[in-house]
Amino acid sequence: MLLMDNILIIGAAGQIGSELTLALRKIYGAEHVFATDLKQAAPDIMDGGPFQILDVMDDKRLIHFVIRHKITQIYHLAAVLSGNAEKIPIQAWHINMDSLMNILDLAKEVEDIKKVFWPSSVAVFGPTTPHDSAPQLTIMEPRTVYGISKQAGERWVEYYNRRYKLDIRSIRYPGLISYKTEPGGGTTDYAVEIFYDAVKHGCYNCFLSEDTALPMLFMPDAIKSTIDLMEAEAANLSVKSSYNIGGMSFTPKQLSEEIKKHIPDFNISYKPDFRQAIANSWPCRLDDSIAKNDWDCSFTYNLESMTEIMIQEVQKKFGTTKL
Ligand code: NAD
Ligand code: AKB
Repeated sequence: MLLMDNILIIGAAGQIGSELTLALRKIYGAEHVFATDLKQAAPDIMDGGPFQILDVMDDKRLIHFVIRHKITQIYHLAAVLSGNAEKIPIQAWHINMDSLMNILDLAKEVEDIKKVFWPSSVAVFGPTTPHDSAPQLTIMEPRTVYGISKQAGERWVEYYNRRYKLDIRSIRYPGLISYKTEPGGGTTDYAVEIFYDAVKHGCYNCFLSEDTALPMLFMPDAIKSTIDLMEAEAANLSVKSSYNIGGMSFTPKQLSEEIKKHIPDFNISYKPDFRQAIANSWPCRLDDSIAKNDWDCSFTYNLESMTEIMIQEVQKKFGTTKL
């Protein structure tokens, strides 16, 4: 780890950014981690270290910012997620792709930038991918504009890594479950919403069917994996595009049964909407053997332990201990 690093986080107010910023500030020192977003972030992000409003689409301001603050690492987290992207496909394509190209070009032009992190997603896969344990290398025919942008992004990441000898690292995150910041418009958001509704109302109307299995990961494991990948020896990283990582796989029914162990009267109903087709096109689990082999990727939480913590933390947020 380079203690002199200055880190830029783009999308620091979001579900991942709001937790990754705090984790990186603990490691590198708050003054070395520059949080930025289009919108204001939570007080701990804005008051606990440098924070600035910055639009990643504004390449001129971006380069000034990077040079002025002697940035050496960038985490580019801004994107339009799967559900929202289907409502504005062309705009979402431009935001997801143009922002990535801005970052890749910046990494090529500014010599001080040593490493970049950009997340891909399980959304790069499609209905022709093996549904269970989708391999690292396999058929990828995404059906969503979000998935198409992530797949194209992976190709560009690999191209810049190989052609310009850059060090851009990436993970195909599964759906992420967390309690600090609510998710930003994806298909896996149900697995967070369900906890809020369970604690606040004792019931949840799920937008996916009861038997829709998807790959998921609890945020502490996602943050740890991200930092572990960024700190891994470059020579050990065989994947130049984006790594599959696993985590857990469960259906809304299985999650609701786990919640009932804590809130016995919890009731779930199902009303699938347009996100059902998106979920149906994604694998239910990813094979992460290459990530495990290359950089010791490992996880702590399963459905049981994640559910227990989510319920406790959401209850704390709303001042309820029991319904
Ligand atoms: P999010 O929507 O919660 O946060 C994204 C943040 O980016 C928001 O705070 C938003 O204001 C900001 N942003 C949007 N446009 C911007 C712009 N032009 N300039 C600066 N900031 C801008 O998303 P997230 O869940 O934190 O996801 C972060 C990344 O991880 C995305 O690339 C997403 O595709 C990827 N990912 C997330 C998940 C998940 O389950 N959360 C799973 C797979 C991949
Ligand atoms: C989404 O559902 O869009 C995200 C993702 C899996 O990329 N959570």
